[in-house]
Amino acid sequence: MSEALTHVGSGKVRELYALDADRLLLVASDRISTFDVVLPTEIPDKGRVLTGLSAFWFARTAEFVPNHLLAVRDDGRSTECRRLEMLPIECVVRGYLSGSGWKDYLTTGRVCGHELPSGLVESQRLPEPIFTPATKAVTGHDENIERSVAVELIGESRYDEVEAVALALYAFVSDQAREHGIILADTKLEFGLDENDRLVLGDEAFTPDSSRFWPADQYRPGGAQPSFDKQFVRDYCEALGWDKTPPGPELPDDVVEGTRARYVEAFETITGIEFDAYLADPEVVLA
Ligand code: Q0Z
Repeated sequence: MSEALTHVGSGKVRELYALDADRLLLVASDRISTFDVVLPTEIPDKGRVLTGLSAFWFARTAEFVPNHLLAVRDDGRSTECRRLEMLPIECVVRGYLSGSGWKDYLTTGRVCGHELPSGLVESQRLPEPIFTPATKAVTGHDENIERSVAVELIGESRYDEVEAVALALYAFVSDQAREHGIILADTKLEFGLDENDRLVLGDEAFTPDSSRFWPADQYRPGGAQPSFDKQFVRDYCEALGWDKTPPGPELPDDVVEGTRARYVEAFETITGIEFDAYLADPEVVLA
């Protein structure tokens, strides 16, 4: 049977629909982006891997903070969620110096107002994880902001709460990932408020699209690290000499298959659950 749902939002690789006044349906497609461009070729099951990982972590972190997850559908790529009033900041935690954190450090010696030791190299582990909020850009890139700017947006007590919760979540998940040979370099979390103004974790959490996962056995500080999931795609695009403006190139079968295998490997390594078991019954990640 088909149900006509109201489409309420599009991300680069996900879609959001209204189920009713209180519930949303979040659908993860198999689309992949690299260098900020969505490619014309899909990676089969990528959306299921991300949905399964996110649900796995929602189930295991509910003791730290409630989350929006209500149900994972049988298709493995759609989740029913509580509709929240989302906070207008991205909540990023960084345990390692990479991406925009590394860029800001090179320019200023600081990241979001956190004064860091001098002489750090790219991808180096930080003395301790830092909370580095960013604005939500509608188009273009999120912009890192200092505490004072984020406090103007959400208030001081809410800021202190999301910072503490985000750091606790990062500590819990990064410890577990490290035990499975994966470094969680950084992660982006999105929080909202429920009808009682209580803080709730929303969106996706601890997926390769919202986090940097690095294979620990290949970790070499002093430069950019290979990505657990997208490295074949990046290497292929670099070798082509594509100028990284749309449209992106189509991917050959071996790059698609290698990348799918990396996503499935990430799922199985992190969760300890066989991906086939997830396909047979997506609720296995909630146990
Ligand atoms: C998430 C996004 C996507 C486009 C809004 N539980 C929630 N309550 C209210 N709003 C959201 C959520 Cl998750 C919400 N986004 C991000 C996701 C497509 C935009 F799949 N926007």
